[in-house]
Amino acid sequence: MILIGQYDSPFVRRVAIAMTLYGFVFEHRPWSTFGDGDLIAPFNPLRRVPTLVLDDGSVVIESACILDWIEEQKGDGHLIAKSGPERQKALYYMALSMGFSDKCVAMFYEKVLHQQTSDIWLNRLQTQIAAVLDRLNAIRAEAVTPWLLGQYLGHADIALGCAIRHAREAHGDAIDWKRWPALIAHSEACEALPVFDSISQPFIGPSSN
Ligand SMILES: N[C@@H](CCC(=O)N[C@@H](CS)C(=O)NCC(=O)O)C(=O)O
Repeated sequence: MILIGQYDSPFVRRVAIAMTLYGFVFEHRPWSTFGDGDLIAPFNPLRRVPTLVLDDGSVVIESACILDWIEEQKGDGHLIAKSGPERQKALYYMALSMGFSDKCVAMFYEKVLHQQTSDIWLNRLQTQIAAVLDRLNAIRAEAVTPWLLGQYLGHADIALGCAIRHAREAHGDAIDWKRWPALIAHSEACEALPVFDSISQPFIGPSSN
């Protein structure tokens, strides 16, 4: 099995962390979506990561679809509840976190790939980013358990941890993190874990990402 993509991507990183926690053995190809697009294209015409190539040669794309495949193979309910309200909550938190990452990626591309940026688009992205951080911060602050949904780290925690690290590195001071202390605390708790430490890569940007 081969996981394509660099670990400075929150989408690739959350998949690699989950696969590692479930004990999957996989090769990692840290190909850049821009610099190595021609290598990625035969596996994923969208030239996006994460792209997972299974042992039978079939391909799974989109981090949510890869997690779905992972859960189908090895899911035992410890990274996400198998059904019911706890599962719905986890999926909602994951979607908020990854939606936030989508907006952070869009804002980064807008700033570095366009000679003239669109104020309308950047303002919209900034509004979306601040609003989703408000929501995620409130959710995290309200959790009375060590992690979002209980005593143990789950997919929702991983998604949030990966999203925040990526945003902090990609946008630096452009996001005023003092407004969202529960998210900084969550990020620090995640990054202190050996699995987050071993599956990480400082953010470099589209030349490498
Ligand atoms: N919804 C996708 C988002 C993946 C994504 O945006 N990946 C970025 C790298 S962080 C990428 O491949 N960008 C290149 C492109 O979209 O052309 C997922 O969850 O897998």
